[in-house]
Amino acid sequence: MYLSMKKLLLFVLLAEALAGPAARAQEAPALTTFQVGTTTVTVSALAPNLATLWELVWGPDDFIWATERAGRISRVNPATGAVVPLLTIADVTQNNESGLLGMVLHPDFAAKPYVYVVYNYTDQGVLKEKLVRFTYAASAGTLGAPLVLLGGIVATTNHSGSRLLILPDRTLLMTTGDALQASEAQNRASLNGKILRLNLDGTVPADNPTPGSYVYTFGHRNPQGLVQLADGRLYASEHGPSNDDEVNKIEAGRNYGWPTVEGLCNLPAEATFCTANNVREPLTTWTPTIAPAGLKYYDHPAIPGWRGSLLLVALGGKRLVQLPLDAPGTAITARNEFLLNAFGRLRSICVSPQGRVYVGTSNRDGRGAPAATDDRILVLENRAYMPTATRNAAAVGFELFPNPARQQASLRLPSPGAHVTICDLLGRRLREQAVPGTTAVLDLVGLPAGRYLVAVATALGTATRPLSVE
Ligand SMILES: [Ca+2]
Ligand SMILES: [Ca+2]
Repeated sequence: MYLSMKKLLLFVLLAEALAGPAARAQEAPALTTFQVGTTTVTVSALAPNLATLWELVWGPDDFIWATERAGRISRVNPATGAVVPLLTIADVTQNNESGLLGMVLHPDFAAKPYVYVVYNYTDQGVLKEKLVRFTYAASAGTLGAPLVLLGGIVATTNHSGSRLLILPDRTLLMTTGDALQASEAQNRASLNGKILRLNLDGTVPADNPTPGSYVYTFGHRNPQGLVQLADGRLYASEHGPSNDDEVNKIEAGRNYGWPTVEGLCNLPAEATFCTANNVREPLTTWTPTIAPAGLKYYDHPAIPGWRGSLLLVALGGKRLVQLPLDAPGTAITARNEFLLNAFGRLRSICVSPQGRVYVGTSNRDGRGAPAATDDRILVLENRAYMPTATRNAAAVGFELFPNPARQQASLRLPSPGAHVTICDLLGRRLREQAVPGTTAVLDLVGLPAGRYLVAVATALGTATRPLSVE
């Protein structure tokens, strides 16, 4: 097909504008770059002047939901960095490692706008820990109606665990630390040193490993990273003592060894205990320790060299570690380190549907040397990534109708899950929305009549389609 020069130029401009840096005049300045294979990853700062970020969650509203340890929960606009505070929890006790910690959002958030958090509080002078559900009111921009799902958990100022994860069966996993009482990790009647599994109303799931018990796995010291892959495999990171930090593959009912076993079952006494108790050895260990925290899985084409890997951030070790998994997920095949000593202590991590990685610093937690703008959310992205790349467009066929459209248009996808962007002909991103299912309605109200581009990004690639608005 013959394209006139003018049309060809317009096409190139549109492709660049949709994809790229040139169109995003507001893009934050690069703080540094690093290579992942042939990919250049650019690091910028999104939201400065926060304090001890503990959790980052990519929300269904395409905002980053964040906890700060002193008790504040906020939504952060990933385009502007604007921090929208939702709630500062009044009864949080922040002391040493304790405070407001992990958070997770209900997977069916539109129908069930629940936000689950773990925090330390003081009960009659004694520090405890609890899991609390809040309800989000989008119109008011508030979180309220706290409901304690599990309270009175033994705590000290250290080793509070607290990473949360909701599984596809709508049960919740919660890591707990040993609260400096190491032997409790092997006491299956105690909630400490465990990964717990609860129903979302706080009751014990009928199919937990031990009937009537929240305990899903035991023998943990202080696990503070937890992730599940799409195929169901679970992994956790865990702080060791002065040796043997761990990444573990989590299997229901298993004993992870602490405090009798540190890291691998490599000492004679450990080997005896491991055989007798069917201890699950870690996939990898660190001595000296790096203080591993947030753990996510990366499988996006934006940074090809990270696909199929766990990404782990470390506090004392001040780095991000890529842990490629073998095909069955039973072995870590390498440990590739990034950002070493570049931004201080790194505690939390999330990945956007566009393949950007967001990392929360923790330099104001009492153990760091904060920079002037700490704490902050770092953005790690491949700015050369062309989401409009045609190579996979055929895999992302979608229907858009009517076209031309007024007020709204309907979108139909071949498979669930996409991120949809409407751009004008200058490449300005006017509307963005996540599409969890296979259909969506695009709101066109307020868009002047004219030509636009609709870009649909999925794990397979991105396709674009012109849209006329009348
Ligand atoms: Ca262990
Ligand atoms: Ca050992």
